Amino acid sequence: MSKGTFYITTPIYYPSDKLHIGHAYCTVATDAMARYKRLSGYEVMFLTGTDEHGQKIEDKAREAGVTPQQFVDKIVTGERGVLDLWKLMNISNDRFIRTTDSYHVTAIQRIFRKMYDNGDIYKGKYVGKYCKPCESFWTESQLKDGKCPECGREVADAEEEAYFFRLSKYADRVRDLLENTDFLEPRSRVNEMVNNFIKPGLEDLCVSRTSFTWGIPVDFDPGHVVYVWIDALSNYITALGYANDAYDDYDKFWPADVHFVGKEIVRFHSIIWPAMLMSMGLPLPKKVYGHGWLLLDGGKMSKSVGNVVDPYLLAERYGVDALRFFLLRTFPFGSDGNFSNEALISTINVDLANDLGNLVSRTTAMVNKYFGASLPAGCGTWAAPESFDTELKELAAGLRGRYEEQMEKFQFQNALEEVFRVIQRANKYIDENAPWALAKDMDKNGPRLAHVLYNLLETTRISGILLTPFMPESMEKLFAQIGADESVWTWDSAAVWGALPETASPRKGENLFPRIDMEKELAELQKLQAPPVPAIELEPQAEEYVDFDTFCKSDFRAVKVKDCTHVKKSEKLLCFTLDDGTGTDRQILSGIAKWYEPEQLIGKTLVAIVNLPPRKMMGLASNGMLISAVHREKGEEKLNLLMVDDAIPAGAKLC
Ligand code: ME8
Repeated sequence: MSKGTFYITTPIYYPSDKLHIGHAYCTVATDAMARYKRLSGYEVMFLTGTDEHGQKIEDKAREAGVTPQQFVDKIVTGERGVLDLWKLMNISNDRFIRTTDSYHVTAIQRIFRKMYDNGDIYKGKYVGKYCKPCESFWTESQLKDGKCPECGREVADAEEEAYFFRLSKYADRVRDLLENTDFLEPRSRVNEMVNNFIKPGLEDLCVSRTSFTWGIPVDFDPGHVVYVWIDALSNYITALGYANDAYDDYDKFWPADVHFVGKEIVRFHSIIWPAMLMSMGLPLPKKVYGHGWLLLDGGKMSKSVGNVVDPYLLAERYGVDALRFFLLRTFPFGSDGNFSNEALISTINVDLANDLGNLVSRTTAMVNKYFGASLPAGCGTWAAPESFDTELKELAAGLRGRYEEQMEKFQFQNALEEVFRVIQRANKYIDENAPWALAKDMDKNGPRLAHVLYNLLETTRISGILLTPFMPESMEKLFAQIGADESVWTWDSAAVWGALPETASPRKGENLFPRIDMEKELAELQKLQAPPVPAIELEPQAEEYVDFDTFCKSDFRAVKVKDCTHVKKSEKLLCFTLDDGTGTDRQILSGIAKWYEPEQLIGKTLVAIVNLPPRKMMGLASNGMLISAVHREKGEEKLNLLMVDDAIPAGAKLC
C-alpha cells in the first residue's frame, strides 16, 4: 500500500559545458531523498533534465561552428554527457525533460498565452542591464558596484521592445508566502529574498527577447522568444503533462513536495515561480529548499572559473557509492562546503573502511571462523542480557525513527551521523565482548558468542537498510555478505529488532570499501587533476635552405597602426593604415578579423614585410604583409600578431 505520492525535482541543468561534481551534489541529494521516500512506501516522481535555450547556448554553438541543437545534443546525450553522468552516479530519476522537447515547447507557448490572455503579460520597452553568463536582467538598483550581483561580471545595457510579466502585482502575496509559511527553507534564505528583492520593490519582469533566436517563439508574436527562466521554471509542470499531451500525471503529482535548488537560483524559484503559478491560478509547490555550494579553494566550483572537479575521475577511483556518500555525509545541505581531496579520502577511510567496512568484515569473518556457514538456532535471544547488549539493541531499533526525523528535514548529514553512531557503537560492542577471548572456550561460551555475533549482524542489517538511499549498490553487497535476503531489507523491518533469521548464512566477501593510502593518493590525484596542457600543434619546420642573400632581400620593418577597420562585405579582412616611417601612410590588408577587433590594434607596433609586390583584395590595395605567429590548439587555428616594444620607432628595419 502506497503511503501517497512524493514529487521531487532538481534544477534543470544548462548544457553549456560538461557538468562537474558541484552539479552532481544536488542531483545525488535529490536521488537519496527519492530513494528514501520509495523505500518508506511512497510513490515517487523524481524529475531532472536540461535547460537548453538562451543566448549563452546560441553563442557557444556559434563558437563551436554547430547549430544550437547539435551543440546541446552533444552535451546532453553524447559521450560523458549529462545522461552518462547521471547513469554513472546511479541516479534513479523517473523522468528527464529537455526544454527542446516538442511537448514542452508547445506547452510554454500555451502558458505564455494564458498569462497574456489574463492580462498578466503586456508589451513594453525594456531598458536595463543584462548579464549574459547568468542570463539575468537587473535593474540599476540591483547591481553591485555596477556589476552583476550574482557573478560580479560586467553587465550590458539592454533596450528593446519586450513583453513584461506583472510580477509587481504579486509582491504582497509572495512576501506573505515567504514570511508566513514554510515555503522556503532554510529559513535564512527568506530574509535574503525579502530584504534584497521584495522590500526594494518588485518590478515587472521582462519575459521576452528579440535580440537572439535560440528560444521558444511567442506564437502570437514570433519575433520574440520567451525568456529562458519562464521556459525553464515551467518544466516542473510541463514534464507532468500540463498544457500538453505527452504525459498525464499532473493531477497525480502536482503540487511538488519539494524543489531542491542551489542558493543562487532561490530568487527565481521563490519569487518568480510562485508568482507565475498565481497568475495561472495553479497550486504552489509545497517547498523550495535552497542548498549551499560546493566550494573549491573558497570559490564556487564552476566551469567558467576553471576550478572544477571531475566526477568521472573520482567515481572511477573510489566507486560511485563512496563519492555519493562523501557528498552528503560531509557537508550540511543548507550551507556551503569546501571540497578537498583530503576530506574525500578521509571520509572514505574513517567512515566507510574503518567503521562500516570493518564491522562487516570482522563480523562475517568471525561467524564463518567460529560457526561455519551460519549461527545456531536460538542465538537471537539471551536470557540475561548485559547492559551493552541492551544499549546496542535499543540504539539500533530506534535508529529508523531518528533517521527519518532528519531525512524529513533534508538533513542528510545528520541522518548519516545517526547511522554512524550506531555503527561505532557496534564496533565498541565487539571490543567489549572480545569474541576472540570467548572463542577460546567454545563449550562454555559458544552460545554467548553466537548471540554477540547475531547482535552485530542485526545492527549491520538495520544500518544497511538506512544507508541504501545513499549507497544502493554497496548495500546490496553488504546484505549478501551478512546473509540478509530482500524480505529483511525493507523499511518496515528496519524498525524491527530480530528480523534477520538466526540461521542466516553470512559469508565474508570482498572488502566493500578498501582503505586508501592518503599520502600516495593525494600525490596521484594532484597529477591527475592538473589542468591539461593544451595540445599545441606546430607547423613542421622547413627542410629546404633559403640562401642568405635571398633572405636579406626581405625588408621587415616596425610599423605603427594609425587606423584599422573591417573591410566591407568581408568576414576575414581588416584594413590597416600604418605609419612605416616614410611620412606616407601605408595600407595593408590582413585576413585576421577572426582573431582581433580593430579597436584592439590601434596604436600597436607591429612587424610588416614591406617589399612584397602590391596586391588587390576586395578592390583595395595591400602593400605588404603583417607578420603573425600561428599554431593550432585542440585542432583550432590560433593566430597572434607579432607586436614589438612601442619604444621601437616606426620604420626601424628588422634584421
Ligand atoms: O541554474 N555547488 O542551471 P546550472 C553546488 N538552468 N551546486 C552547484 C554548483 C556547485 N559548485 N555549481 C552548480 C541553472 N550548482 C538553471 C536552472 S531550474 C528551472 C533552471 C547547481 O546548470 C546550481 O546551484 O547553472 C543549480 O542549482 C544547479 O547546479 C544547476 O545549475
